[in-house]
Amino acid sequence: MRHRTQVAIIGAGPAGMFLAHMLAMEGIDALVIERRDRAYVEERVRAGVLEQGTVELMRRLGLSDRLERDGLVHGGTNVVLDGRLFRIDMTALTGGATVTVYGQQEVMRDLFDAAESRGLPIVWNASDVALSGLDGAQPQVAWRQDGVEGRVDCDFVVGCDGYHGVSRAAIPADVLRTFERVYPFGWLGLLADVPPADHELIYANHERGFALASMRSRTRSRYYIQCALDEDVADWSDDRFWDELCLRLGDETAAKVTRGPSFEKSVAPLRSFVAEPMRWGRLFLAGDAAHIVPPTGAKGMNLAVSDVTMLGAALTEHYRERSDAGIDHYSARALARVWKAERFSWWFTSVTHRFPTMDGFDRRIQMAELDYLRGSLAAQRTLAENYVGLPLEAA
Ligand code: RFL
Ligand code: PHB
Repeated sequence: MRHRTQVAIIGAGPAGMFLAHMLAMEGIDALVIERRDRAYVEERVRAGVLEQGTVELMRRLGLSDRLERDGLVHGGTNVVLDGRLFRIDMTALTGGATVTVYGQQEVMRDLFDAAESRGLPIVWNASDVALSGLDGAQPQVAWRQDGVEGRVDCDFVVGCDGYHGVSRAAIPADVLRTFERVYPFGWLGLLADVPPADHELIYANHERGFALASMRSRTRSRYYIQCALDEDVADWSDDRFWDELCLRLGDETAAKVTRGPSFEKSVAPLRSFVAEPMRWGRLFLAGDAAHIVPPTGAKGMNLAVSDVTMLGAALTEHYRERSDAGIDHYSARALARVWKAERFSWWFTSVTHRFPTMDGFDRRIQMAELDYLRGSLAAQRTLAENYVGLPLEAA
């Protein structure tokens, strides 16, 4: 095992792997250290919608062959309020922007295949990962793999190890500040090999709760319904799921839903979370290690990508131009964008879900908000510019 690298990356999720490819392209030496194996990381069913910036990064890194072929480009999205559907023309409202439906599983496959052919080093099945020396000049990362100890000295450590990782905990408690909202519901998701109800996504607010019609391809549908946090998947037969979904989507959309046997069903909790700062000494945090959004705005993976886009540029500046301006500003720059995505995801969740504490006033405010969205191009434009992804820097 190698004993020295320039950048040690903890975690081989989207944040870690995009960063590894960016650094490799700049000739910066990096080692990725991952707790699980490739199949585990690649098979997790998660994100489905890529912002334009994420698509552009995949192109820049030479990872977009399958994306160009199989990705579904969407110029609009749809909202249903108590059965009535309206469309938001995102492309028209943003001067040409789109999003692309291409599953996180496909993104990971592209990242791992290219890592293999480009010879990017990844340590799989690394347990007991421990960071040290982060406030000095020469940090170290240690781990165990198949009972054997590994260790690497490096210039920087990047914590891309997700919400449950070890990196964030390495920041001293008197430095780290965290901000959190836990929502009193979850999403029950289903995958089935049936054609999607529509060629675009449909977000529905129904008095029984939220529902979302999404997809992975022209032949694979991804549907979600809001559920209780302690919902037991075993209580949800496919028939029960389809019935509840169709009820919430309303007659017009339900008529276009093709039912079929599911091959995946799971419950995900919803949370908003931000840790500040995103840098301490020679440790940087990126992606879910630093922040979580509820999935309603499809921002999670895209935020991981915007973090590492900024960090990759900052590390390149450090090695190429011997300037630390980028790494010194990373935390503030990243957090400015993170908080706007937090705001959007929180807002979109708030106006589309049923909250247990809601009274008649809250419900009518929610309906007024979506009715306003239906009737106002200004409101639609606000949604559209957030949905397709804000620029890396505020204008
Ligand atoms: P990840 O993907 O959690 O990867 C972290 C990696 O670190 C490893 N790890 C460790 N490695 C070494 N040592 C340790 N101690 C370690 N601890 C953990 C883990 O094994 C893992 O491989 O974080 P990253 O890279 O920051 O990426 C974040 C995204 O995966 C996440 O934000 C998205 O999946 C969120 N998300 C969505 N994002 C979107 O942009 N668009 C969407 O449409 C979207 N839909 C979703 C979502 C997430 C969902 N769930 C299940 C949470 C829909 C759902 C239902
Ligand atoms: C998905 O397809 O998994 C998906 C799409 C849009 C969201 C969240 C999840 O807002």
